Amino acid sequence: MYTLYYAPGAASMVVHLALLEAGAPHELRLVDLDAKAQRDPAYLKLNPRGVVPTLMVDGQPLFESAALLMLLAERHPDSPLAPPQGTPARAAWYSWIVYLSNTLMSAFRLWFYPQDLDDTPAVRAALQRKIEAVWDLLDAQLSAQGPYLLGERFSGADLLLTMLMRWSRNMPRPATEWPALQRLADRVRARPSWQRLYEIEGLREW
Ligand SMILES: N[C@@H](CCC(=O)N[C@@H](CS)C(=O)NCC(=O)O)C(=O)O
Repeated sequence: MYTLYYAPGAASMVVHLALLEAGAPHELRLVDLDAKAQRDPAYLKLNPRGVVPTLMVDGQPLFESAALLMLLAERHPDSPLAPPQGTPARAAWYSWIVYLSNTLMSAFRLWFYPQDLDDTPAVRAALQRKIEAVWDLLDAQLSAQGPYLLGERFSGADLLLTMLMRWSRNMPRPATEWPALQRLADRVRARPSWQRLYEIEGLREW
């Protein structure tokens, strides 16, 4: 039994989706970010950075959504989360997950938490350019070798990408303006795991 500390639509979303895709028994603990519950001393003991997600695995608190996705794929090898260990597709899968986490996730963190940097129009424009350059690259990849990041095969990397696309929905150019990305999102959003998560987390907006 896993325990996921989450907030609706936050970085915990990909971990929640992975648990649903794997059919893994889990319980959810809501962390109310508006009420600053992530700064609560009891929560900080689990996650000293004061962010979601945290996933309890065999009594151990673990963090970083991309790492949790990789861990769940390892622990649930029969799930659709990742191709089999030792295959070329699995090697590509690691690359995509770390790329998404390193580039998009870190840029989005600064986009949503401008207090971490100087919040000037120039900084904001630079972040927007950085995020849009990633959409360019991913759209070209999916157009040439899609429809998923691993070609014909869906994987947890597509869950991570679609969550990150969702975060761009209120940006000047949302990711869905890139056609191959839009097609990928349509496929992922049609999955039962995505629809179930929306019900459980009470999400409405794309
Ligand atoms: N790289 C981290 C990002 C975690 C993160 O920044 N979570 C945000 C929500 S998406 C959070 O908890 N923010 C609350 C805060 O910083 O106070 C991950 O993927 O787990």
